[in-house]
Amino acid sequence: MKILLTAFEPFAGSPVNSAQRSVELVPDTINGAEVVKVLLPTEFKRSTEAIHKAITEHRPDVVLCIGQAGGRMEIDLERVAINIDDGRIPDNAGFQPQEEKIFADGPAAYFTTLPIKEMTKEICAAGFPAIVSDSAGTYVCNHVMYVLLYYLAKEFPQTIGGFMHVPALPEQVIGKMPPAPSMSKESIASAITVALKVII
Ligand code: PCA
Repeated sequence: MKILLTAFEPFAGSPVNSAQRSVELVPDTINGAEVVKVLLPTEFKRSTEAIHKAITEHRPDVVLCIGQAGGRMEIDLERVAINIDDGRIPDNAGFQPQEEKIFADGPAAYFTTLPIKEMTKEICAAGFPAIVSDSAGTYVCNHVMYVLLYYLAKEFPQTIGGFMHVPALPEQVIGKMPPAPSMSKESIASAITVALKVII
């Protein structure tokens, strides 16, 4: 089995991205499954090509995309991606779409094809707080989840995929007022590994 595990480049002026730092710590082989890691640009347009290229190149059985969600205090297994780009801030290319459809010929939404309830349960059982989330936002993370599920539905129907949001790292929130939640990269990496074991 081959798993494509993606993370994002730092964005919004932060020198690091918690998803990137955590994915680096996930083993390259889990229970015999190969884990291929790809870093995506935090850009609406280039991330679309990057995710398609990664799937075409690696032909994975499973795609799990990881993104940082500052302000969230737990691991979030995303249930749904919606067909809209609406940037609260510009992306890393300076592009800030407002209420734009991602694909004119796409449905309003796609549901994840990963077993998120079971993944959530096992992550919690391993000692890390996790929930099913019903919104991945309208920024680059929702965009990538939507684009991923669109391509899987249209071109790679054998592959399952979905999205996980993770909290910021402690170093990203130190001194913040009001205080903001965080989780260590080791804990996030362990939670991702547990989630992948459920899928495998
Ligand atoms: N988080 C952003 C985009 C990149 C990332 O790591 C988001 O939640 O949309």
